[in-house]
Amino acid sequence: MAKYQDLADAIIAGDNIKSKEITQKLVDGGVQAVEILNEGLVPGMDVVGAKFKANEMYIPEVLIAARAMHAAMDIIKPMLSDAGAVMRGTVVIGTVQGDLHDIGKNLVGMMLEGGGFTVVDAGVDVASEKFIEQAKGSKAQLVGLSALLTTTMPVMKDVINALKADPSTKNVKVMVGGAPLTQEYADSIGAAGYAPDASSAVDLAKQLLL
Ligand code: B1M
Repeated sequence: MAKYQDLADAIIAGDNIKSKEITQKLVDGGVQAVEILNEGLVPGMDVVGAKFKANEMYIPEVLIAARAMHAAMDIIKPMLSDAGAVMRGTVVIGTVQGDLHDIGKNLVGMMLEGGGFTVVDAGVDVASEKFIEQAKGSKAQLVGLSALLTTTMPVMKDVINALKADPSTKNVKVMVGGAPLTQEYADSIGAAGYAPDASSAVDLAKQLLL
């Protein structure tokens, strides 16, 4: 639909004013936050990813696109959270040490909030000790690890091992995700689950905390 294409185009162009305006209009028109996310924002960022890969966009443009995405996300975030009235458990989520990518992690966090979870955002470049500290402090049942780089994927195993080695976090489940990951990789590092995208992450979290 044209309205979603306009939003995707604003993200691709890195126009944060336009992305905010269009998102606000869609919200005012009664469009659901999840629809705005899945039909406009994520497709826009997908194009940015493809262009970055093809050397048609460079890091500064990608960052400007990410800013436009965040501007729109600021508007829909409260709606995603409101959508989930029943709190299903606490999830600490973060991008592993050495990795600064946070767009996917933030989406997963927002969708989890929308799905009724209390989400503690540990941020990016998060060391194992911080994951443990945050899991203990929030009494989380689940830790979500995100990695976008093949060089930071192995860090996930260190976090899983560190959580298992600590008596107060040994029962905390770990789910993993990020573009380079696969179910096989998740199994090989002892993760409780893997989700390929933000929506599946919510289903997986529900399943893991049943
Ligand atoms: Co980076 N980067 N980047 N980057 N970047 C990639 C990942 C890359 C694939 C681009 C490429 O070369 N084709 C490549 C990695 C190659 C590899 O490892 N094999 C790469 C590289 C190399 C780098 C740098 C090293 C570049 C450099 O400096 N030379 C550098 C590393 C910095 C660091 O982290 N230490 C770098 C930097 C950056 C920017 C800062 C410019 C920016 C990040 C901005 C930010 O996040 N605030 C950036 C971006 C934006 C990208 C691309 C273009 C887009 C990533 C993104 O946001 N996608 C990316 C190319 C690509 O993916 N095609 C690329 C949109 C997002 C919605 O998707 O994050 O996959 P994604 O999340 C999805 C799923 O994966 C899943 O759900 C999300 C929503 O559906 N998911 C989970 C994610 N986490 C999950 C957790 C879960 C469950 C599901 O459970 C807990």
